[in-house]
Amino acid sequence: MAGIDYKIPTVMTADELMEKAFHRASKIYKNGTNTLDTRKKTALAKVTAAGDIVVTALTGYVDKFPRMDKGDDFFPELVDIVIGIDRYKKALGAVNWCATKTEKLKNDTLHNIRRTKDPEIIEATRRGFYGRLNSYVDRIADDLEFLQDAKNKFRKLPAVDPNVPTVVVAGFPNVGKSNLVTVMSTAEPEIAPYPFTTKGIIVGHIEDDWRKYQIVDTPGLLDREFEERNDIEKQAVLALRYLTDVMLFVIDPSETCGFKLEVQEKLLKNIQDSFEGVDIIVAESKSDVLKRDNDRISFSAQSGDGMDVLTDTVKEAMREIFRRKAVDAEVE
Ligand SMILES: Nc1nc2c(ncn2[C@@H]2O[C@H](COP(=O)(O)OP(=O)(O)OP(=O)(O)O)[C@@H](O)[C@H]2O)c(=O)[nH]1
Ligand SMILES: [Mg+2]
Repeated sequence: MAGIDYKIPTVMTADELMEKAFHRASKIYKNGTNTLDTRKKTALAKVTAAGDIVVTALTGYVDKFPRMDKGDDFFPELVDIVIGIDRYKKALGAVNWCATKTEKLKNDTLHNIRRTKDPEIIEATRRGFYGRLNSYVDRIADDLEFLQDAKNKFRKLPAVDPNVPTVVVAGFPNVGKSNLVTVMSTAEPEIAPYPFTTKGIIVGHIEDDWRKYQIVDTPGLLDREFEERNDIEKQAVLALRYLTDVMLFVIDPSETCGFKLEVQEKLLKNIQDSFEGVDIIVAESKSDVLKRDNDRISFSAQSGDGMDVLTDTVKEAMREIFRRKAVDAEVE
């Protein structure tokens, strides 16, 4: 599965970073031609090492953390809910600031040490550098912690590929969604973490000649009315909205799921309203138990009844999406 595999480094805390820099510097000793030269060379090497360790670590973070801008799309929406894009950008900005300041401080300090012939001033300049370096890094302590936390959150974002045309399956609990996703998928569906459900979301793939689609089961996400949700859940549903090219809404007319047909129809209506503009295929499950005579596709993932028609209908709707995405890609 083409998931997100950001190669994000572990972020040191401010204390760890300073410890590393000072520890490395403390081990350095350079031999000079005389006492003054020895002191000078040693001080220059210490300042260079400590400064470089900080700059290298910080610029590494700035380079390796993904660029994120707010936007009407699945990942930005999700990252904004889970991490907070404004705060994230501020943290990267602060880290960049610290790297720049440190580099300049290092160069100024080296310059000052080179200029002097007074061993006292060499020592004082080096100590002054350590102090200011420490205070710069200290000022971004919160930002470093925030980034380490963000790194952990990035890793837990769902491994669904927003560029692959996607069918999202919705409906009340127990209507047979997971069973359907398993039967329709060409391989065993994988469970991808999703920050808003303990079960994660289940992602399968449908192969259609050379085309490939994702089919996503959404336990606990699209089984309640939009208004019943808290704000975070509402945003989570909105993020899902960006991922959804076609929705497959499953109704269990046998009511063996434990929910009356009436409330299932009401949820369908609600989903139709909140997913306006999305092609919604409504299908009735468990036809081995109860098969109604209406316009909807009736199927049983258990007996296989109606699965051909349902699969063909889904593929046809997805091909249309595929064509549209291909045209969009050409226009861009
Ligand atoms: N008779 C019959 N039972 C089915 C069929 N599909 C699923 N079930 C049963 O319905 C129950 C729920 O099936 P799931 O596929 O887990 O339903 P779900 O919609 O994914 O449920 P949640 O993940 O809890 O939302 C299970 O006991 C299944 O055995 C079917 O085609 N026929
Ligand atoms: Mg399920």
